[in-house]
Amino acid sequence: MELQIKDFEDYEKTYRYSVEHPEEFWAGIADTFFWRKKWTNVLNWNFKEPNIKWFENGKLNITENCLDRHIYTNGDKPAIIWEPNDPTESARVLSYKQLLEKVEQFANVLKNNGVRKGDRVCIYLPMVPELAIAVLSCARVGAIHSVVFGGFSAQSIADRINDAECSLVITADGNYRGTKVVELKSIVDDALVQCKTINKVIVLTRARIGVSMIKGRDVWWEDEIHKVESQGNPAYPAEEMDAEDPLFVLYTSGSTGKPKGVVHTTAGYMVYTGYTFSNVFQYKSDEVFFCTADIGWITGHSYIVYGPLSQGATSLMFEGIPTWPDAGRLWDVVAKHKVNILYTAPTAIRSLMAAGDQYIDDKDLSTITKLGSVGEPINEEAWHWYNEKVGKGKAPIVDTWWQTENGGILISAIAGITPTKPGYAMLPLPGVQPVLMDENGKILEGNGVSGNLCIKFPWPGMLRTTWGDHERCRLTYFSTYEDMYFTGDGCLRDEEGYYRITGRVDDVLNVSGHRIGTAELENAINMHSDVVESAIVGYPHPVKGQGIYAFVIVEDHQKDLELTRKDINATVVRLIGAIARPDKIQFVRDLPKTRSGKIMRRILRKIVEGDFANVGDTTTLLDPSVVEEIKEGADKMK
Ligand code: 6R9
Repeated sequence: MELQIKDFEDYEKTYRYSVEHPEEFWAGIADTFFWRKKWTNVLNWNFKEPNIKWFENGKLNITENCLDRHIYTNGDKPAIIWEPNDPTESARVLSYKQLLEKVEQFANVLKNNGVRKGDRVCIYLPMVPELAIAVLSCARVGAIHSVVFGGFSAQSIADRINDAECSLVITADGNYRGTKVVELKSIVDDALVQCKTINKVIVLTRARIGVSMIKGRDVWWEDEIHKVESQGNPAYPAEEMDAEDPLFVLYTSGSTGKPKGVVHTTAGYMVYTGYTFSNVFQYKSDEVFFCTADIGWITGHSYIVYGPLSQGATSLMFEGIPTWPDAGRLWDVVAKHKVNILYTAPTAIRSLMAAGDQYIDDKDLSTITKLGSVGEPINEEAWHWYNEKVGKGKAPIVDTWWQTENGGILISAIAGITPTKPGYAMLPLPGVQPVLMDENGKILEGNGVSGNLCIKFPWPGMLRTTWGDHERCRLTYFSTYEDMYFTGDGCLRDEEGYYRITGRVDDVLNVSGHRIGTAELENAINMHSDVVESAIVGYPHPVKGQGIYAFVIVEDHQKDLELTRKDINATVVRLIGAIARPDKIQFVRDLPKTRSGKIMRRILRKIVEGDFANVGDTTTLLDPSVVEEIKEGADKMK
């Protein structure tokens, strides 16, 4: 089967075939990959338990698909182009051949440091090629990687390490971000005080800052590579994995409790990311693909590492930030590396748009032919700016909707093949069966309807479980509606049948494209000794999409509240990370609660949106007068 869809008619035909004959459809896609042994059964599933198995008894290693198989045909093609934080530092290019060599080398390092198939390895690295190498090396030896975004705190790392019982951490001395250096190793040291399962730490030199190396536990990446070199650089044949062996765990926030470890397995994830990458972006063989996400998030896993590499593409990795040394940096990177496909987030587009057109107008963006958006709804203004200023009106924009749990893109236009419309994710990819549900759990048929977005049939890239707690997986995703995967998103299907994602319908915020669980954030704020209780809601933010608004009850109102505000921020940064720092903190005497003690977030949401008129009925509240007080306070916060 051909992977890429040719035209709209082909899309319709393929879509129909994928619904009527899903197993044949997916077997055809899977056939384009390299298997040590083919599957005996394409799909075995139920959404009750849930129990989802794709390509049962198939044997493979994803790195043979991402690396080895390209060596014979295209070994010298750039696999990874790396652009450093500092524009005066040289870029690096790794061909497929070189990348494979490095992965085999580091796989040997992992083996020498006791890593075995099935072990969990935590990766906390900057956006340097070694991050991709570390990820792929884990996959090569069959270890399960758990990448933690470099912006997370020591506490967050410790929670993730302990949950997955990781045995080894890979980190770096420091991480450059614009003019700042983040001391990654020191953060890891703080985390490890709480972790009993870690017996080795491999430290890459990046920022050349002083670090404390603990004897017997900490080793340098470079020293370990030298050891492998002195052993004569032995090859590292890929470990044979079962189709359903876990490939990685990635933690993501939900509406309750601590982040969940979303588990993706080998074959399904590989097939799905390769298929979606190739199709959505209509990747052609010499194109340079630039996804601006961090590999610490699912977008980076799927569309910097696995998707592009399984398709033999050239993937550009950028260490820095789009606004340093100035707001023209992203465009400089595009021009310098002749990027053809740019895949970024609305929050980045909005911040570059706000910086002013003088940063983009004189840049050479002539190589761009396709654009992508991901992570949050894109507003029309940003869409048009992206279209006109970046794509010069000639590059189709694919607004790709999907989630950590999905592995890859589910609803999106296919570049140049299916229609686009500002703010719309448009149509499901072949193989994806979305449905909209009303509040009574009934399927909304036809067009011109909105409801809660569910998927009624499995796709290979979907999560299989949440690490160590299958029941939590069932409860979170498969119990709201019978026999459905529930996304947590609201969605409109317009008169023409096009999908528009309207945002989360649960207590999850989307701040600069990052998922923040309100419960998790409230728990962090409540840890502060002066705080009695707190409630978090999102509010419309011009750049971040949503900003974080915290209502906080403190013990002593006579205290210096400015200081308390700073202390609360510091507490959040310490417990979660800077991405969860509240934009606004309003101190309140009480929160609007029902008689049973439930916080009425709906009321708080209306207040922070400034929509005082639609606060609704407050008579059922325990103390209706708090609403007036909060409104007054909110007015002063503006
Ligand atoms: C890939 C990723 C998932 C949540 C998702 C939704 C929002 C993602 C979107 C979008 C509107 C898009 N989201 N893409 N909303 N349009 N194109 O971002 O995964 O970090 O797990 O976030 O992001 O609300 O539920 P993740």
